[in-house]
Amino acid sequence: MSAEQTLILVKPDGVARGLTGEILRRIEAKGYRITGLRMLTADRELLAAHYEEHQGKPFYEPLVEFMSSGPLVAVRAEGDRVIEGFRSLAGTTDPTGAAPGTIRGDLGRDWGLAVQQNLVHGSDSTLSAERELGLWFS
Ligand code: IDP
Repeated sequence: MSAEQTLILVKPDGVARGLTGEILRRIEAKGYRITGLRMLTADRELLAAHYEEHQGKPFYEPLVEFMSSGPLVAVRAEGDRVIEGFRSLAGTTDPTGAAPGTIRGDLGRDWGLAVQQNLVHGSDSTLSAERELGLWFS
């Protein structure tokens, strides 16, 4: 059986703050393999497809605005249970409440748009991972 794959994004705040290397280091240090890497500035069309489940929510428009505001890094990572494992590494959505030791808990901001600018995205299920990898690594 081939290993599980997930889509990880280092969001524009992570790239702007110079944390790309630190985030990739944590992914590799956990034992996951990086099998795809792209730096790009995402357009609204790609983000609309990526965040399809959030369309219509109050945070959707500002989120798309933020995610298209500068370069981000898309990562395809592989490993046993990497989907769940990376979500553990990332920590909870709101960095203020994220556990120390996690990416959001250690590096996430506690000011301003903290919940929106929370450094990383990780697919939340095998179905989402397959769909999202198709969007970012087609
Ligand atoms: P997740 O990234 O932890 O899986 P989701 O609920 O899927 O969180 O939300 C997707 C992204 O939307 C979050 O990572 C965050 O950037 C943004 N977001 C979620 N909830 C809020 C909110 O209440 N205010 C602002 N942004 C939010």
